[in-house]
Amino acid sequence: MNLKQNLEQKLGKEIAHADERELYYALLGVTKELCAGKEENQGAKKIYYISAEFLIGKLLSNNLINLGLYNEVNTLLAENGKSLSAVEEVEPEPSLGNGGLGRLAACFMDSVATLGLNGAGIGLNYHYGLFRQVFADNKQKEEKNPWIEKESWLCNTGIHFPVQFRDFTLQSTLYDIDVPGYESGLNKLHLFDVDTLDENMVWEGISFDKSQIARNLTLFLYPDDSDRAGHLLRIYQQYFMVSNGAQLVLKEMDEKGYDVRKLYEHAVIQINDTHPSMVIPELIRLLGERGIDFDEAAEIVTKTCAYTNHTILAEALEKWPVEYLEEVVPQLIPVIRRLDEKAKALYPDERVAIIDQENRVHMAHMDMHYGFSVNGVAALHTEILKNSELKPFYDIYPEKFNNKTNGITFRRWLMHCNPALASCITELIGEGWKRDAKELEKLLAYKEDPEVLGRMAAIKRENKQKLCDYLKETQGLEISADSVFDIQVKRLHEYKRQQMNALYAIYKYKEIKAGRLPKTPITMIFGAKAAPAYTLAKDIIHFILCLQKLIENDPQVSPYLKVVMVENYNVTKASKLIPACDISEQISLASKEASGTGNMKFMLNGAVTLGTMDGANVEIHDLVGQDNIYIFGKSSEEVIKLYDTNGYHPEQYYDSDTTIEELVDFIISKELIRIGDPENLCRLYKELISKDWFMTLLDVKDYIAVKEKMLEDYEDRAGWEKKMLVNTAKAGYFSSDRTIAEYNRDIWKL
Ligand code: 26V
Repeated sequence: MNLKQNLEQKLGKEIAHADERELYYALLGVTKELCAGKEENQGAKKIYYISAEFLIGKLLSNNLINLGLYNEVNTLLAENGKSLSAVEEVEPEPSLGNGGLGRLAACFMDSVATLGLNGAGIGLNYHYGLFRQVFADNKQKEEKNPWIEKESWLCNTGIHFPVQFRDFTLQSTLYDIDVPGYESGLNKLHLFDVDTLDENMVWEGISFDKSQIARNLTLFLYPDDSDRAGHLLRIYQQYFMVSNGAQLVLKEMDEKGYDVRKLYEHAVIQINDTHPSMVIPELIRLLGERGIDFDEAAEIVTKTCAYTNHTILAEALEKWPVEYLEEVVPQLIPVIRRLDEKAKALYPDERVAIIDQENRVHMAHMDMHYGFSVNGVAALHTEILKNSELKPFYDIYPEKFNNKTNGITFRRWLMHCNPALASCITELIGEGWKRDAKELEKLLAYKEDPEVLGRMAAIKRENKQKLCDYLKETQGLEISADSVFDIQVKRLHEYKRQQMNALYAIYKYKEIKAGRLPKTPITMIFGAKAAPAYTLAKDIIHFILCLQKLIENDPQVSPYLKVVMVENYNVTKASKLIPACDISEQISLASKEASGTGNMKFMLNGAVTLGTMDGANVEIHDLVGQDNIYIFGKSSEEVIKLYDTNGYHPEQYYDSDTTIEELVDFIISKELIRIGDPENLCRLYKELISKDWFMTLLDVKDYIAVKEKMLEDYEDRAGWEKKMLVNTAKAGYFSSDRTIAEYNRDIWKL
């Protein structure tokens, strides 16, 4: 095919005369046609990855990379006075995920296709997805986030399934998005939707009538569940997803002529956290309709399903009241009751019951009894599951437990987001790392090479400048590429401790006020969305935005310190922030962050981690060695013990340490109250001194001390550049190609 001819035919004009919008739609068309012509990955067994979220990000450039066309398109556009990155700006970002869990699913789709594995993703086609965040009056406001246009990556397959609820049946429509592997075959992401959806039912912000299921089902990801109607809607969404998924799996078995009694020989269903757990009783129910008796159906399904746990936070482990399930999907109740009875007959221990004494269904418990594999997402996380959180299950089923440390796709998180570093690496060590990420270790040969270190530092400097330009253009923010870029981007949650980082900003502010100036100015960058009903998370955003204002308006401080919060943090913004980072903030309360994957992306792009011994930080530490990472804070054992013994009392830290007292008091200082809302700031202040459930004050002093040491070390440029190189060189382990190869070797066995 001649790319230029094809493009110009679609455009109806010469490339040079087309605008970015026209070029985007023409390239979308060309890319979709190329995907359509590609061979789908085949095999006698197939992996179905079922997930409420697929945070896929913009697709044009990544698809071009994977199809091997990126350079050709880039050059062709450049020859005609156009730029591919300007075209990228036109593409809307699909809003199908929230955070790490959804982005992991997207990286996994890329790796499954790249490794040539027969696989598919199954999820929902949310029209407004996760809300779009805007800042007004220093607060987060939520807006709908439309991303589906007339021309898009979605292809209507014409496939429909009936999904029965208590009082009505909804007909689904299946939309597919092609997932081309890197220089490999193609897989599909299957997204189910309802034709009856009514986008106009959303009134202001993200409010809508939660009871009109046929009209609202696929409007939003994680609709507000602070009331009963919200809970029911989540169950409607989950059942719609899994019933469609189960029907699709069985349809494909039938088409291939496989015996569904041998389902597990041809299909494996990976359950991504508990949102899709109802696939277990639904499949059993469907097998029952085909005449298979209950016990056999339960056994078939147990051999087919595998569960991944992504959190130990109690509030995120779903437990649905039987009464709610009864109202939405009464047909599952007898199945779940029988599964519960069977489990109780074998294991009477209340702690492993599916239905508890309060008549709630523990979705994770169902997964562990009726799945053949349970995995955590980082070594430490899996150990915590085995030894404390899920210990009663580990005692029963030790053989089911395994670890799969998360990974990221280097196609998006290096080749696409940091092309300059990617080509520098290729020049130094050849192309091999693109297929075998461990080859990045060859970079270690250049650890002492000033020329190479200088090149990498220059690339970092350019990426920082690009980020400055972008933030200036999009948010009117003025920051300097000559400052240290200290970045914390992730969902807003107390356990991730953005509030601790903000206390550091106060510390530095006071230092500067007292005349103790940093050698190099510091830019502290935050990006985070708070769940709309999570009051304290929103208070923390308000606190950070107030600090941003305070410092911006203080000519004594702002030349040395900036705090900026990026609006509507998403995949697109992540790919601009990560390559520009010097200090990667991974400061969760030890034991609480299951893995983290942002930590891996930053490391790969030559940022140095400042973190606790939590999640995959532990593995990063072990890989780079202690000279190339900055660790602080109490260990996970100490933290778990504090919870077990009720041994943490923030007031003790506040009362006995004047530094801590001064930092916390500043939250309600006249300077901040003048800018912000006393209600929000006072609530946060009180929370920190009286409850502080995620133990900010426990680690804040150590955090400040280690961050100060880190900033001092940053001044030794040659020393720092060496740390950057070691981080990139050691990141190969975190390729999602490695993770997926392990899933396949230990769980899927395709
Ligand atoms: C979060 C939310 C927030 C919005 C309301 C509904 C809801 C439901 C569940 C959750 C937590 C889901 C679990 C999760 O996202 N875990 C993350 O998974 C990543 C991939 O394994 C991992 O890197 C992160 O450490 C972990 O927090």
